[in-house]
Amino acid sequence: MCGEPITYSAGISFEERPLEDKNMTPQYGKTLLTHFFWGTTFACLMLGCIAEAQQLDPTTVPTFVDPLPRVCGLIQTPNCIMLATTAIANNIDRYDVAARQFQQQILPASAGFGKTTVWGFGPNTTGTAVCGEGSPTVMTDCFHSPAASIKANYHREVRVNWINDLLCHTWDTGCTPGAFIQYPSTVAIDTGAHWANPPQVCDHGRGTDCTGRGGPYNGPVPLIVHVHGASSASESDGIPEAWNLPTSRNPAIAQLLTAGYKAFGSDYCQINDVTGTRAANCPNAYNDDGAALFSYPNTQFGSTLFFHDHTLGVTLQNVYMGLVGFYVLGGADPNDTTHDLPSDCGTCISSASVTGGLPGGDYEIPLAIQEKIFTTDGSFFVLGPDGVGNIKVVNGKSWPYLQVEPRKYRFRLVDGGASGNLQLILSGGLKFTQIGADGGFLPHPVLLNNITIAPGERADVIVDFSPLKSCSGTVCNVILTDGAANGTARRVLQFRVTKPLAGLDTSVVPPDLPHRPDLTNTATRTRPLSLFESGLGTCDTGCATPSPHPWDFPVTEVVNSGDTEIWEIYDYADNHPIHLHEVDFEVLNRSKIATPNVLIPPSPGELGFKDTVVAKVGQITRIKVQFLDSDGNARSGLFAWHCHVIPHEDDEMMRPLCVVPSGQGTANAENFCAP
Ligand SMILES: [Cu+2]
Repeated sequence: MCGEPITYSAGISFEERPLEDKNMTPQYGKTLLTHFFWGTTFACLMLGCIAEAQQLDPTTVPTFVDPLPRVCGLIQTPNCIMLATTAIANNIDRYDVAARQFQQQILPASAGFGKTTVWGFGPNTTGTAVCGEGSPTVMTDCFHSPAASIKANYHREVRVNWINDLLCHTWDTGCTPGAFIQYPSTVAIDTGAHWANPPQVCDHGRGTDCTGRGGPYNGPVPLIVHVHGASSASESDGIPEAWNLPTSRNPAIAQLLTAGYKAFGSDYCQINDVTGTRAANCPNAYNDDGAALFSYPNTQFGSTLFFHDHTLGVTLQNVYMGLVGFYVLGGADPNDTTHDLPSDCGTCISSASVTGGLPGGDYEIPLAIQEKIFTTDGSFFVLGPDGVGNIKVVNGKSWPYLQVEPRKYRFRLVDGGASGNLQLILSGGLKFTQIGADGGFLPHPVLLNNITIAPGERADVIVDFSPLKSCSGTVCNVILTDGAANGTARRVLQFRVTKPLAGLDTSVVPPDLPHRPDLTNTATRTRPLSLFESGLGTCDTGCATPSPHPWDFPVTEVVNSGDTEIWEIYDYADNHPIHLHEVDFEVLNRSKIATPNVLIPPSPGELGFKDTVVAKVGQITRIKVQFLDSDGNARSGLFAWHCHVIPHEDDEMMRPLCVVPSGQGTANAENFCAP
């Protein structure tokens, strides 16, 4: 009963979960899962939250009144935000990126809405100026959710010191300087789940990264940043148990450590800044500074990557609060046509612009599309376990608009949502020309009426607004709609083709695009795997007897680096976007489980390399993966593969992936991939 003392429930145990729930629609868990893996007491708690913090009626929020916040692509212009390096030496671009709490105007101020408290990334300098806000408007050295982009180049190392600075600073209002930031009551975590658990309060024994005993959590926020799509060494991957708290030099944090909290997770690691290689003594390489130094070699094809929190069991809350950002990887230089294509920014002044390249500069626009629910005071509100929202937030603004010229634009689309796919459609008969997916360009552009991407997936598209060059009135307004959403969440973004052409559109979309060559070698192993309502598992006897395994069940996906495998993913319930860390793969085909020899070819957007693939209910999804990056670099160690529906991965729909060096037997994997 809601009137009883608040207790959290861990829900039914993993083994008790049914393999199928006939009530579920194949929609990435868009149906409420409360009956399934959240105890009723917790649901009651959530209802209590609804009573206390009134949900904002989305129909009271006007649409298309604020301009889209512009995050830079490969060429920085005065109109977009890009993170600045803190040092450039030895061909390494160094960044010091802090995660902090700040207030961002997401809902329209003109309609009387206040700012929303968010967590996001920015420079590790004094103050938390918000990008695109202030007078004059701040566009550099600023914080934002999603973050200003990190720009990377092929074969040039990016080194990031990710700092968990979720502390209250002297310049903050609404908190006590020196205190640590806590989860808001409307974005509460489930401490009865298997989670990071800094207080080490486990249902058996003590330790971090264990199943908790439930109850409220008033401690600091654990954070680990994963760059989605990056191929890096294990210690820089951002695996779920590699989190750390804010610096223990903060007295409030130090006090908690004395009381039994742990400052970092079981798999914490980082690199040695001098050698650039794995720090000795991981996980005890933590040095009290609340940070982790990671290295990204960028030995892969140009594409749109993005970074986000990946902390065990609380990723939904951390990402919902805003801990995401763009990482845009280009070629070795502006003229590299092997690993990427040049960008043409038209009349902008940039030495990086190449006439005849893809639309660049102000014509190259990353778009992170998310769904949120707000309270009437403008706070974020996580509804139940699925994280579905009723207001589309694009680049950190609710239902924004973008003024465009009647010419070609490049949009780097990221489904940054918690669950539910996006089925993007343009009004006015405009179409998308998709040129790339997760891991770089497709072999050839494909013309599509709609783009469907699931959480974690990206699509690189060209939209040509030139057919509207003589438009007038509302005809100039092109609406981007999400056909997979319900109600108010269907609207996404409005393009206004109202800007005069600044100059001739000299950008070109070539018919043949540079891309990673197909994997031609024969797979050494075909590995059947199984997916359930909210769990991953293995298959015995060709998946006649699939077994779900929780996150900490001994590693079963042990591969030799350099080996090529075919993974056959048998999906027994619901659709799930499956993401492999560290590697890109090819989507071979799908078939119904009942008719495994009747092959369904990949969709046009799946013809390039991918790092996330939608496994469909009742089907086998086949991917071919070589455990090397596209330059042939082998990296061994512990990684992860998981469903990218965030409530699913938080609920252990995630498994370790252990890559052991070529030639080394796989028998000792558990030790090899131990922290
Ligand atoms: Cu899933």
